[in-house]
Amino acid sequence: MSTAVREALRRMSVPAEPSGVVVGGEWSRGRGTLESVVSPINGSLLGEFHAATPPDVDQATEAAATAFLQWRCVPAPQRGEFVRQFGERLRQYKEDLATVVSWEAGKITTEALGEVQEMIDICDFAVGLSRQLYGKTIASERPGHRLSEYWHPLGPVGVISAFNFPVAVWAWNAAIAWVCGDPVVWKPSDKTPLTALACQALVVQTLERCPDVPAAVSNVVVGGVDVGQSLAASARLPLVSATGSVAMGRAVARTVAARLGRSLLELGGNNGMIVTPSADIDLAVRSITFAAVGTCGQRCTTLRRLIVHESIADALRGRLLDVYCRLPIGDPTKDGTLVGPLINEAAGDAMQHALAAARQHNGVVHGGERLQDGVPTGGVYVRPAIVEIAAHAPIIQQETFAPILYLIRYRDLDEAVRIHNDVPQGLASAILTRDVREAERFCSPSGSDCGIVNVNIGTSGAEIGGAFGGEKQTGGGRESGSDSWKAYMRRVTSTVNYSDELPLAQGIRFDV
Ligand code: UN1
Repeated sequence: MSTAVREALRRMSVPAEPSGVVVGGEWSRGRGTLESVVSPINGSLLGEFHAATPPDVDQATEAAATAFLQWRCVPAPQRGEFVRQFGERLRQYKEDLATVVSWEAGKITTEALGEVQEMIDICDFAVGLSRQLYGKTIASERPGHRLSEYWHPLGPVGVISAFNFPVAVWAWNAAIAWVCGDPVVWKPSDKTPLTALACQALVVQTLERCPDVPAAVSNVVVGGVDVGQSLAASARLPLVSATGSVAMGRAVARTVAARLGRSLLELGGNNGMIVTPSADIDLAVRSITFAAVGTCGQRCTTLRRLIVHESIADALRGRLLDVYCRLPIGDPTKDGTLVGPLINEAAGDAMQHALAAARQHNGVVHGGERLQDGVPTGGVYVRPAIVEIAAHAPIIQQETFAPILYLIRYRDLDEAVRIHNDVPQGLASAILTRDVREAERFCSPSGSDCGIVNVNIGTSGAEIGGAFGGEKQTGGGRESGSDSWKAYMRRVTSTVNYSDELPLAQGIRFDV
């Protein structure tokens, strides 16, 4: 194991013994098999965990359901104080947690730190929110009646998260769920369990400072598909929030829907950007590169389709290729590296399959090769690819979780918007233009059909203050800021009659 990871985990008080189930402050082995955690940086063994099984999930959800009975009655600002304290722990251990994120997910240091910062930001947001869970007063049509709506805690929330944002996406859910009065049962990706255990260790530290908080407000079950399915099936979890592939989301949604639960889905993206003739080309090169190769193309918001006006396509391609061939690729923990490894061999294979499919449809592939020199052995390092391709090539309909940027040319904006929207996914989108009419058109109802619509910035790197999520196969869920909190609460509509009469709505007479 990397000494850096071992030391970071020790400082955060993660027990050295492998566990896979943590219920509040109780660390235990899962009843499943012993699994290894391998670093994408160099294939080194980072740790082990005993996978959770469906009975472990049952135990965790039961504890969460019991904690809920107490937590729902704690005033929201006091729940916010717990989140504030957790945010303090994150500040204190920001570097340590980022180290584990880097080693486990392969992120470059600045992005790993950014991910922990995103957790701190959502905690701050949630603390403020804990005093702003506003309801409404509605004009009643009946004299002597008061009509209002208010929000109550919903119940324990299941969170299923992916390897690529191993901690931030959980924090978006957990911080908001907690102030809303909901305990959380978290199934992290089985590729990144150590970051989850580290987060739980910081929660346990926070619990020690908050003796009135029921420990099972936070629980972790590490495991595979069966663990995710048990969460989805658990009637104790009125809400399951899942981030990951479309296939995973479909399976979760089906199971949750069968018991008429609520699911909040944040699934695949196939994000596009339109670059118009008036775009600032220097800004374009920087924003495209960060969006397309950041996190080695493994963000759900990664830029995958670049739709460029034919008059500037050659010039922009030239500028991008120039940057792409100089990209510092390699050990993500080293200063100056901008592109770290893919998560595993399967991701490397998926990238090569996509490039082969692109070639079959006359795509012209620049880069994309596996690198062996100047990179750590034991990891999957690739040169990000730019693929010039026609808009109708089938491969561009798919999200391949790797740094492949399809470059498609367009003639007029209508065509560009059509190409842009002609994919099954609908997460993030962008237009680069200095023409306000083009920008507004893209943001209008006849423009981008995505949940995130940007002008003169890339598709990735959203702030936590907005609601995050997308349409179509992306699943329709919204997490993080704005009024996403409403998914974590139940709405009560309440009519109070303070008169001596009993007038009926709609003017109905019913005299007895
Ligand atoms: C994800 O990839 O699942 O907007 C989340 C972004 C990040 C979150 C990405 N703030 O790229």
